Amino acid sequence: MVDTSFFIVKAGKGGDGRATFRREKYAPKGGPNGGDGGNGGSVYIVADAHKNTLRDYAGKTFFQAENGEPGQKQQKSGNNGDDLELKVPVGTVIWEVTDEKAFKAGDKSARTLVGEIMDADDRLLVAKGGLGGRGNVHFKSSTNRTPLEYEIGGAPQEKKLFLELKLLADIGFVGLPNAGKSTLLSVLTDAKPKVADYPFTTLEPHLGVMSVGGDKETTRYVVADVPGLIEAASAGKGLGHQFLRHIERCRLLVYVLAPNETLAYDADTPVEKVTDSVMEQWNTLRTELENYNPELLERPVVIVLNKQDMLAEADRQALLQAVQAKTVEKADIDGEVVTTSAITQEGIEELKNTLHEMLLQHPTLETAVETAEDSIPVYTPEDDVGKPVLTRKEVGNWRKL
Ligand SMILES: Nc1nc2c(ncn2[C@@H]2O[C@H](COP(=O)(O)OP(=O)(O)OP(=O)(O)O)[C@@H](O)[C@H]2O)c(=O)[nH]1
Ligand SMILES: [Mg+2]
Repeated sequence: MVDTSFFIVKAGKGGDGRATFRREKYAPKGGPNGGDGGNGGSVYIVADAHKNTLRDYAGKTFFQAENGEPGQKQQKSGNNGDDLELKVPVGTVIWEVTDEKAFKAGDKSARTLVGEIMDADDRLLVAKGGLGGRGNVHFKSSTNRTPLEYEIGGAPQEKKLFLELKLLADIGFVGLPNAGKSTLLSVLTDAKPKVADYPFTTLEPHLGVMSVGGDKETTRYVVADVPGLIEAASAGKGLGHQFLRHIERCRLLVYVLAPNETLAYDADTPVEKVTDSVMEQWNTLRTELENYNPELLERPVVIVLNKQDMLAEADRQALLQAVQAKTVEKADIDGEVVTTSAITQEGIEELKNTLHEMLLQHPTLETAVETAEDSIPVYTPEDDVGKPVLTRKEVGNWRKL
């Protein structure tokens, strides 16, 4: 999945104004008539509801809007340059890279937030075109009847941009490979992800829509399934951390934990051992999330103890209570523990209801994330950028025009 991109955008230069004079048989300098230059086109980033990756930008390095055309004789203005619209999926965050070298070396202070595309009709100005220069007709006065002045079109803005797509989902699944995340997604939502009994079946994030409530009052939530995480994912193990950006905007995180199969199928295994293996998964996931973004640990959670069909009834109860005691009842974790079997669909209705209730209790994202969530920052390119510059033409030069 292409979910980041780095490229340069350049707006169009403003067209130059012109210094020309009316030519009449007996009046070679028959008064100024140089037209204005057209404005340079600007570059915008706009939402496209039909896109869900940044694939279009893979391998691209430079985008430029059209220049404004120069003014012409007989007070004719040059044409404006066309704006350039770059279409991106909803959920794209746009950064300006201020120091490319430092940024590529991982320094997050080397970028500043330009804005986010959060709605289907969002449109963000990222590089402002230069204004067209005025022609000499504007500089005529009682003392200056043959003005040689005109303006040079304004310079265009140029920016280095880093785009980052963060899927917009209410609920994000995290879990070790094979825990049953994709199977749960397939029973909770309309999605049909690939499920298999080997690790890293899911190679990129998937979204599904979960409907709760009856026909009359259906609430729909978007659920994101991200590839399995393993210990040291932060150091690049497994598929690494790269997909965690897609859960950064989730209001609720679902930790999918499953008893280790070899332990579970051995009837002699004491339930404490099963509990330990489940808690080990929880700890691994918490560490990896913390390494990625410590704020993720403050999100409300639902802990799903999946694959309960592998356990005896008594063990299920013991496991549930032990996990509750070690997580939601203890630390400052806001959450619930639910037991399920995605295969037999036991506990799925209860899980749906718990998710619904937790989301009702947490209608908005509570922790501040690095990107501004509430409003799209309005980006105002520096005011003097793009302004035309007055120049005085050398005498005689105009004749050549
Ligand atoms: N017995 C049992 N097996 C399950 C259950 N849920 C999932 N599985 C099986 O576990 C295996 C892994 O399931 P997936 O849904 O692909 O697991 P995942 O967490 O998405 O795995 P990755 O995509 O690799 O991270 C599959 O063989 C599933 O059939 C369950 O509740 N009980
Ligand atoms: Mg999967």
